[in-house]
Amino acid sequence: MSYINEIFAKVVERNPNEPEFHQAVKEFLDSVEPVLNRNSKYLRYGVIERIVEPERQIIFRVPWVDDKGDVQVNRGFRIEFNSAIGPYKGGLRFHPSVNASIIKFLGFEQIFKNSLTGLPIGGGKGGSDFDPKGKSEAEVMSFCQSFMTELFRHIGPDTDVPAGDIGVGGREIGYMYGQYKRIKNAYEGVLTGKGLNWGGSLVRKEATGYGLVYFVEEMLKTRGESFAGKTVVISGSGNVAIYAAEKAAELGGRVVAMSDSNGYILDEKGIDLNAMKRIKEVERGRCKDYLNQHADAHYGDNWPDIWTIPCDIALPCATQNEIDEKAAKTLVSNGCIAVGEGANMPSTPGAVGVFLENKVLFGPAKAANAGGVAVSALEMSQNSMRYSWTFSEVDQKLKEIMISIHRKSSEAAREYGFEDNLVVGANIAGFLKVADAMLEQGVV
Ligand code: NDP
Ligand code: 2IT
Repeated sequence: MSYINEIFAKVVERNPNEPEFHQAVKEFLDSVEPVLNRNSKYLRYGVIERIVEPERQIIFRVPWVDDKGDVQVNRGFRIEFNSAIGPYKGGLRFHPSVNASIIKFLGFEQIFKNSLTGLPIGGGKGGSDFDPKGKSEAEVMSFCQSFMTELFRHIGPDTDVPAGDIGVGGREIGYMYGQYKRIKNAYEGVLTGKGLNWGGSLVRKEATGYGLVYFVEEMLKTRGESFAGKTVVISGSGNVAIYAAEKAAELGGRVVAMSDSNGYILDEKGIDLNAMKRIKEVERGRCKDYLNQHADAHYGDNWPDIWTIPCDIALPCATQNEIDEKAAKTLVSNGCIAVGEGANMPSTPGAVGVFLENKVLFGPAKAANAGGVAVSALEMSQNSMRYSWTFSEVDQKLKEIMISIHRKSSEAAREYGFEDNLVVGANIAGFLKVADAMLEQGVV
């Protein structure tokens, strides 16, 4: 058995029943194999064995009382994966599907994504199987306060700095920050994605979606293309999807479809983003509510069908494994030329294979959606300076970071003989910085 296969077998044995984590590790191992063949030092010092094992895994009880007075118990997680290049950094996901496998896959990919940003942040992820849907404000606050009452002892501005992800936006970050500050009696940059009046950074809300579009723009440029006049399909209608849609439209794209876990909206005229923002950000409603204002739009109640809509550019911005091999083949046969992953691991390995074989420009998540965490790191810098940059200053830095991630990933792919394969390129470029830091810091 090859060395890579041996390590993978051990990961599977040690982390049974964790298919998402295995999937993320497998892709990474396959990508970095050429580096290991060229440089024996990474093998000699056990860098790969160490990097696939989280530095620390915290699983805790989150008890809270609902509006009826009944006790509810959820499970909380924080996986502190790697701190070689900076404090653990990564989001918190609140969704009923959350389990150790999902948090570990997210934390593992976060190591390399954060490295690609060029900023000093390690990798971590957390969350809970709490479902914010259908809960009252009081219930969400009560849950967030209980969650932070345990989490606070494990995090800190120089230790571990969580942020948002699915189900965690400005509201939840606010409730968690309030509780942290109360317990610690310290006003410090322990969370990112904070409100703009109390330590948040301009552009953080927009950053993942904007950054994704900046990245895809770089990919399109390599073929003399741009967003102008292109038909764009975006899955999801949350934080990432909305701001990807906003920037894609600003660059001349026509965003015709968006979705949620109940269904999708197709509006051939181009989605009315103000309406979608109001439904999602203000009313906390569903995609279907869009029909109340645009009765001529089409609503389909099987959301994966969104991938059957013909488009030039597809931006999956909902969740993991939302594009399978069949959906990828449909996208290709409908003429899709570029796919940018706003969500984490939205394409199955089969789907990635289809995109690469068919020379679709493919921006893998850890490169393409790194804009969110990059601006989170800029929020940390601003908190440390006790100073705020303007919107255009942060936006400019974000754009430069996305361009540089595209360049680094392309160069690494070329150097190792995988020209145009940004999956391999992003994994190698992200890995090398962390691996070298681990070597220099000794066996820890
Ligand atoms: P939000 O909670 O704001 O939005 C998530 C969207 O995706 C919603 O429309 C939601 O629909 C849909 N969705 C979530 N889970 C599923 C599912 N199982 N099936 C179908 N639809 C689903 O989250 P974000 O926009 O923040 O995150 C979206 C993706 O982007 C995630 O993969 C996340 O990890 C990734 N990401 C987020 C970053 C950020 O800064 N927020 C940074 C980098 C990546 P519904 O409302 O019906 O649940
Ligand atoms: O997946 C991600 O990169 C995020 N959810 C954002 C993490 C962060 O710390 O801003």
